Amino acid sequence: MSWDTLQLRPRQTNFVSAGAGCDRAFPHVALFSDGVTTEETAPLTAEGDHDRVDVDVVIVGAGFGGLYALHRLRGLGLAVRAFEAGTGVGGTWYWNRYPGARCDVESLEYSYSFDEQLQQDWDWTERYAAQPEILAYAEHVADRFDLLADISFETRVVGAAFDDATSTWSVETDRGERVRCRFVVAATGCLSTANTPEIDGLATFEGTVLHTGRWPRDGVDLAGLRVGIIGTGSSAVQAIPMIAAEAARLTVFQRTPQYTIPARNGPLDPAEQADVKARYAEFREANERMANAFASKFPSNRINTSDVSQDERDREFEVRWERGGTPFLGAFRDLVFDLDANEYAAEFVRKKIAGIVEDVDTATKLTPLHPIGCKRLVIDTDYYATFNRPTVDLVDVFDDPIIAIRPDGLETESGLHELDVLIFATGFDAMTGSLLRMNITGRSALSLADAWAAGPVNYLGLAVPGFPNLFTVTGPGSPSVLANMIVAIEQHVEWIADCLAWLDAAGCETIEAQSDAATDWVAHVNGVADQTIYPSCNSWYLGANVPGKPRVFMPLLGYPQYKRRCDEVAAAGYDGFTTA
Ligand code: NA7
Repeated sequence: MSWDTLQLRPRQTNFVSAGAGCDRAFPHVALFSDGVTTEETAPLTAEGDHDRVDVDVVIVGAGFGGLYALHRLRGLGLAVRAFEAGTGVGGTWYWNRYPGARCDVESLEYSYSFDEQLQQDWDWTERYAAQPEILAYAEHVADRFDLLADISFETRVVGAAFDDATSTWSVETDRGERVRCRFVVAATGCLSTANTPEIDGLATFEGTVLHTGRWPRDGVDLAGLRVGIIGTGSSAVQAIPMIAAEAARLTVFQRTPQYTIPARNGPLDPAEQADVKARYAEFREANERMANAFASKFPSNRINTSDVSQDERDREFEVRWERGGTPFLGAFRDLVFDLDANEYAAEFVRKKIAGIVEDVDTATKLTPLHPIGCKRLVIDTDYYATFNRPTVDLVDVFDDPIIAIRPDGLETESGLHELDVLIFATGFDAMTGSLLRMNITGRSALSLADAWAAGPVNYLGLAVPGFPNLFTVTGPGSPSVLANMIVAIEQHVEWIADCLAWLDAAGCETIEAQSDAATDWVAHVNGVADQTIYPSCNSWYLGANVPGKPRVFMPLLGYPQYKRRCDEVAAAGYDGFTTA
């Protein structure tokens, strides 16, 4: 098995498509340049006793997905309004301000491609951009394309209800506003709803409690303090070396050890940046052909681990370890498909840990045993070496479980760890959390929470049966977090924009995913994952980090195949959707 042989199963179902069109007209809203909203009174059809809509589209979220959706859909002449809970744009990069927060995709790739001048004008300073630089980029994009006027900040969407009679959505905010629209685009992000485990006594803690995913805007001074951090995922791995350098004492509460590959971050070579800019379109295309839509400059090897000797395997792992970054997992084509092959890469990293961490007991605790890459592979700067600092302690809460939080610290079975600050680096209710907490109801008042009680059911990761005219940007069932997120976002937004243009041209009011298409799609997403090592451990890809969450593999592996399928669906008049 390899990326080349990952196949999408052909759909078994019939579909109903608008084909020649639905022959309806719908009231359009146009925004004049002075910001006054008005309605073009397009004629209503005989059966259409439609309420007027306030805008054509409501977008939820002003991260990279929401910003591009706003720009693109406004470009179609649609009236669009976006709501954002934060005080500014940036989504993930707005909220995750913890020390060391940085992207794990290189900055020349983790950026929009839709505007040539934008990608020429913006200069990145580091190989992997840090949070402040990415946030500044998002703010620049918002200014550059004049997006701010159509975004309501500090406004959370708390309800969205589809009205069968009028085929419109009513979107409700926490400010008490209701907006009626034709379409809702949920650009709510995959990692937006912070996961804070319920631990007895949290409310009694007299120190400061923080979550990496909700870090205070003005930063936190940790100098001289005793800090505890729960979790060793990507956020913690980035934050721990930074916090250790600042705090008087740092105690890391680890449940599962982490494989991490050196990022080898540093200043971006101006010659490399100039070279990429000289051929940006070609560079983007090469990345889009990669399974994860990034890192074409470090392509995966096409040989299997069994094709070479142990020495040759280790040489290749060493080259990739030195080069840094997640392309380490591309050392051999079978690493993510075959557990025995995967073990070679895992063992290589385990030996590195043993070589870096001086205290044998600490090194043993830090050594992961699950397949490498099964939980998201992390990249770091000095993570393992940080445990050589005399001021850093490691508590393995698998063997020494957390009992409770006390006013002065965190108690595990072995005793109390006194703390001034407790940081939750415990991740997110990933992929579905933000969608489910919005109180979305579709046809016949069906709630999304009920529709997804056994796990997310949707088609292409874009649309949910029973919820017409609702689109999810990088929703579960799409490559999303297993791809370069910005590539995935652009692909989704462009697909949605083309779809709305098609509906308009065809005179259709609604588009809705068919149930059988969605059922097939979920089986397909899980079928693809089952061909890999991904389901073999507990990860947030499976919802395993949130107690009670259904165990369903949510992201789809294989960006190029996925994009092709989306294009085919559209070319076939939205195969698997019902339009009316
Ligand atoms: P992750 O990757 O979900 O990591 C969360 C960490 O918190 C992980 O080590 C968990 O251990 C740990 N955790 C979660 N709940 C608990 C409890 N109850 N007790 C102890 N430890 C716990 O989140 P991140 O924010 O680090 O990264 C998310 C993504 O953001 C990342 O992959 C990048 O894409 C960016 P576990 O492994 O579940 O045993």
